[in-house]
Amino acid sequence: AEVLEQLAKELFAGNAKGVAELTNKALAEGLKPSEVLNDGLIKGMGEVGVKFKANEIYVPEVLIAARAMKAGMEILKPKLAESGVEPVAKMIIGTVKGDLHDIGKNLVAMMMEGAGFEIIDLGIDVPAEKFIQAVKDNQPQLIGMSALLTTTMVQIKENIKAFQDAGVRNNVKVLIGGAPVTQKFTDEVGADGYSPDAASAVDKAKELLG
Ligand code: B1M
Repeated sequence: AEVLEQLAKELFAGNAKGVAELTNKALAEGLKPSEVLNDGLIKGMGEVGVKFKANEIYVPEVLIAARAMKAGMEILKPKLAESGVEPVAKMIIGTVKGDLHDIGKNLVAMMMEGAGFEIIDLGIDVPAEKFIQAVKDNQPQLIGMSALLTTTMVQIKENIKAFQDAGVRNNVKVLIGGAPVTQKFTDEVGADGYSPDAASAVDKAKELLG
């Protein structure tokens, strides 16, 4: 539908007001909430991911698009709940203990939400016990951990050990990232996957969930 094409465009452009208006318009035209989500909001966010990966747009544009996504999601969320659309999967995400950087983590969370995942964001400076409690409370398919400091990335290893000791490691896939994180580190600490940026975090998460 034309209104959805426009919606995807406005989302890509980061026009929160336009996105809210077009989301309402699409629903008023009788389109299903799941169509508005998939062919409007998620489509626009997908385009943001492609352009961000190709270095054609940068962090500020992504954050602005994510804000526009939120404006649309606020309208859609209650409708989606009514019509019983299941999220792709549930993911817990947080920045590890001792680390206060959250811009990258927030971007990842937003892109994941944009791709239809339900995100439970535990924030920054998250100790292992808090991740473990959140897994027990929410039964997610994925745990995402972000670390930006060489001094806090070791925390990822400790957390994975703690997940094992708490008996929750086998039920979840562990996705990690942050500037100092590499594939080599990922293999060493026994995480399931790593991604260098927010857009490929979505691809990696989908790959891990098969
Ligand atoms: Co800090 N800081 N910082 N800092 N900071 C860095 C990381 C640093 C590289 C700067 C430098 O010295 N050149 C350096 C780390 C050195 C090191 O350990 N190797 C550093 C330092 C040293 C510090 C302090 C120790 C400084 C001090 O106080 N002496 C201190 C530590 C505080 C703490 O955490 N305990 C500190 C503090 C801060 C601020 C609070 C001032 C601020 C953070 C504000 C905030 O986040 N709300 C800050 C900032 C902004 C930075 C830089 C400038 C930018 C980080 C950023 O947001 N990048 C950074 C230097 C730099 O990177 N140029 C620096 C943009 C963001 C989109 O990228 O976070 O890499 P990034 O996320 C990417 C990917 O990594 C990936 O996707 C994201 C999007 O593409 N990704 C994931 C991230 N998490 C992922 C998770 C995934 C998958 C992918 O799966 C779950």
